[in-house]
Amino acid sequence: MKRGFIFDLDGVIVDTAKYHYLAWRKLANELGFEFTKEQNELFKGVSRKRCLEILLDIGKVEATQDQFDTWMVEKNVDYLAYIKNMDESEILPDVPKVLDFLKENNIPIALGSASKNAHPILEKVNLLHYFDTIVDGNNVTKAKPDPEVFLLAAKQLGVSSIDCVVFEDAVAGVEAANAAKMISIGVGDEIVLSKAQFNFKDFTEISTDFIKYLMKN
Ligand code: B16
Ligand code: MG
Repeated sequence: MKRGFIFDLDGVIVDTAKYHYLAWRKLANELGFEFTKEQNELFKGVSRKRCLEILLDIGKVEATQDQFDTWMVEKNVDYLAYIKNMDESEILPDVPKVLDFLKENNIPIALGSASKNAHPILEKVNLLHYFDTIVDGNNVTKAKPDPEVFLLAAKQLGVSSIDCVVFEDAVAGVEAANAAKMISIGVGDEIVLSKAQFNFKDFTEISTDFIKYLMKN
């Protein structure tokens, strides 16, 4: 049996949610309404297109297809400006500890993210070299909770889906991992992520003994 480990990006490896929030809030304000941090919770793990649909629902704004496409681009241009100066200091605590341990044990590692900006973000925070494959919003047609992103990651790692472990911070991501019949690890609020098989507040709570246990069981 060979295990594969799959990591979500936003909320697991780095906290890009705060930058997504700033860019969505700027667009909402331009369209004449407020967008709160609480509302931003609905956007975690959700594709850019779906986020804009939800945002327009919140603001009760009707859009033509042209406007919709323009706002998608505008949000991303602003988001890219916010993440421009990201560096290693933005890696969430103890993530490198787990990645190093997996590498030392020759365990294949994948990224499974909804973001179309995953590659440049991993480059900026200098973690790209850990990943044997990256599956992100550019490679899938169905968004989480559909398991496509994780099934494709398993395939590219050459590991059976039932032998994969997924770290996720979003409900839709945990559901996608469960639908793929993978071992789901919720990183964040255990009540919100109650469908995960294991729950941790963050990676400081995840010991190398637990990773070893996942590698063998
Ligand atoms: P982009 P993840 C997700 O990342 C974010 O959680 C979500 O808020 C965002 O809308 C989505 O990526 C798409 O991101 O606009 O960069 O393509 O958690 O799946 O790593
Ligand atoms: Mg996430």
